[in-house]
Amino acid sequence: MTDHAKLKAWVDDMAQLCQPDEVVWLDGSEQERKKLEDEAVTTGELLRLNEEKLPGCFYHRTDPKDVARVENLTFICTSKEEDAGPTNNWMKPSEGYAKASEIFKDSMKGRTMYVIPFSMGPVGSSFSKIGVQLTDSIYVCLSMRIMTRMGQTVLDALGSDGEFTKCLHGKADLNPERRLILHFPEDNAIWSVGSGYGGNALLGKKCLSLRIASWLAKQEGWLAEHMLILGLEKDGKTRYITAAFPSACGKTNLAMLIPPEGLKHKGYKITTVGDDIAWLRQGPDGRLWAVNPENGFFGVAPGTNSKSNPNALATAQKNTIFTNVVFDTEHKTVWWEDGEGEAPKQALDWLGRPWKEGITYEDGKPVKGAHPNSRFTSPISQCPAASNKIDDPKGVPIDAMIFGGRRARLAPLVYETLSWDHGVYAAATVASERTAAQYGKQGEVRRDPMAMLPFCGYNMGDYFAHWIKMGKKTPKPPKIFHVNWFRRDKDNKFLWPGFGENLRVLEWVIERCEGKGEAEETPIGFVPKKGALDMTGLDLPEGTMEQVLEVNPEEWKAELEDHKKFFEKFGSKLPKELREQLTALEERLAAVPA
Ligand code: GTP
Ligand code: SPV
Ligand code: MN
Repeated sequence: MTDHAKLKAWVDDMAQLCQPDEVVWLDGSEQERKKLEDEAVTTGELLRLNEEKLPGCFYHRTDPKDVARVENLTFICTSKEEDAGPTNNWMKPSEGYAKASEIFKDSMKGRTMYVIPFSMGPVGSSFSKIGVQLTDSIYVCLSMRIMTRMGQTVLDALGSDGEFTKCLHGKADLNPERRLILHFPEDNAIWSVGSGYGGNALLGKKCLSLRIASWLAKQEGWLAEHMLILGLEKDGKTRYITAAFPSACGKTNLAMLIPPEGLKHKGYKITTVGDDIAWLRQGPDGRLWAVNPENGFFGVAPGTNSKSNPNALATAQKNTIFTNVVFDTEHKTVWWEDGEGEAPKQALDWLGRPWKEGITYEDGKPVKGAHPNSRFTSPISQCPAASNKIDDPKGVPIDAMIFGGRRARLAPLVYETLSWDHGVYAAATVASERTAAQYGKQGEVRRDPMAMLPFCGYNMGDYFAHWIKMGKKTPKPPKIFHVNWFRRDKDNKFLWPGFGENLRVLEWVIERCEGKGEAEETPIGFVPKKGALDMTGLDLPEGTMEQVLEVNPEEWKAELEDHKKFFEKFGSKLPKELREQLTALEERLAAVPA
C-alpha cells in the first residue's frame, strides 16, 4: 500500500501503545465500505435504515455523555504557553503526550486499529494537506469516507516521504474524565482520546483543517477559516462570498439557500462550495481564492426541513449517517424536531428510549426526541446546489466576506465595514450566544472572533496580526460585512425571517461590491438605506426594517467598553491597527449628536 517508511514506523509505534488485535489499512474501495458497514451493523455500532426510503443510510447513537465538542478538554500543546495564547487551553507537549498515553495505553485490546489516509482538499492539489488518522471506531472510518477524500489515492499522492499530519484517535472507554483533544502544531500531530463525537473524533475537520491548518497558514501566508463558501449566480456570472458564523449559527443554511418567491424573477441561483471551512490564498490576480478542504457535510439536523433548507434535506436522502436523531422503529427511518412530516408513532429517542411526541418530563417540559446537536453526515456531491468548482484545486475568487453571530440586541441585520482593517476589527469583536454545538451555558453571549474562538491553533493576538498582514499584502481584498439574522423584538421574537430571505441581504452585499447599492454611513459602517434591500414579496410589520437595521450609538458605546476589556486579554500581542480602529470607532460614536 505504501513504502513511506516514516508513516509505517509511526503506525507501528502507535499500535505498540494502543495494542489493537489487528491493524487494517483502508484503501477507500467500495468493497471495503460494504465490509465496514456490515461489521458496524453486526456490532450494533450502526443500524441500517430503510433501503427503499433511505438507500445507503445508517443510524448511529453516540454515548449520552458524548454529544458535542468539548472545548474545556481541547488543548494546544506548544513548548511556550504564549504560543497558545489567552483564548486556548494549553499544555506542555511532554505533559500532553504523557497524559494521553496513559489513556491510550492498551485501549485497543480486542479492537481493530484502522489506518485512514486522507486529503483535505482535492488529492494532489498544492492547496491540499494530507493526514493519516488511526482510529478504533468504524463510525469514524465511514464518516471520514464521506467528509474527506481518502484511501489508496492519498497514499500514492503522499509518496515515500511526503508530509502528513499524524492523527491518533481512540474511543478508550468514552469516559469524559478520560477525554482529551490535543493538538501538537510543532509536531504536526493530533491526539484525541475518549470521544466518538464529530469535531472531537473526525480529526480532518476542526482539528486539522482549522487548528493545525491555521498554524500552518500563518507560517505559509494564507488563511484557514470557519467559513462557508457560496456562489451567487445571476445572468451567467457567479460571484463568490464566504461567511463565518459560530457553530450552529446558520452556515449550512446560508451555503445552500433557495431564493424566496419574491426574488425568483431575478434569476438568482446559489451554488454551494462549502458549508463549514474555507482555506484562502492569494491568487495570481491579487484576489483571495477559497477552497473547501472537506468533501461532505456534518450538518445540524433539528430545524432542517423542506422549507428551511430543502437542499440539505435532499442531500441527506441517501448514503448518509444520522447521529443522535429519532429512530422510527416501524419504518426504519429518522426524524427530528422541526423536521419533515409528523413525528413517528413508534420511535426511540436519541438515548434509545421509547419516545412519542408530546411526552413531558415531570416539570412539564417536552422531551425532545432528537438531541439539539444531532447531525447528518452526507457527501457534498449529493447536494442539488453543489458548485461545479468543489474539486477545482484553484478554488473560487472571493468578492465579499461576511461575519456574524447570534445577537438578540445591538447588531443590525447587515453593515459594510469601512476598510480591510475595520473589517478585521468587526470580525475580531464578533460575539454570539452559545449553542448546543458546544458544552457550556446555552445562550450566554461570548466574544467569538472570526467564529474561530474554539478553532484557532495559536495565539489569537498573532492571528489578528496575521489577518491585518493578509490585507496589506493582498492587492484586491474582498469587502468585509457583518450580519445578524437573530435580532429580536421586545417580545423576544426574531425580527428578521431569515433563511431564504437572507438572499435580500446577499444581493445588497454584491451590489456594494459592484459600487452600487444605496447605503447610509453610521459610526459602525454602512447600512442599507431605506428601500435599498429588495423586499418584493416580503411583507413585514410596519417598522420592522427600521428596528432590524437600527444602529443605537448609546448601546454601541457600552459595547465598546466590552471590546476594550476583551482586547486587554491580548496585551502587547494586539496589533496596533486594531487599537487604532477602536479609537476611531469611539470617536465616530462620540461625534453623534445626543
Ligand atoms: P455548525 O455545523 O455547527 O458549524 O453550524 P452552522 O453554522 O452550519 O449552522 P446551521 O446552518 O446548521 O444552523 C443552525 C441553526 O440555526 C438551525 O437550527 C437553523 O434552523 C438556524 N438558522 C439558520 N439560519 C437561520 C436564519 O437565517 N434565521 C434563524 N432565525 N435561524 C437560522
Ligand atoms: C461545529 O461545531 O462548528 C461543527 C460541528 O461544525 S463539529 O464537527 O462537531 O465541530
Ligand atoms: Mn462548524
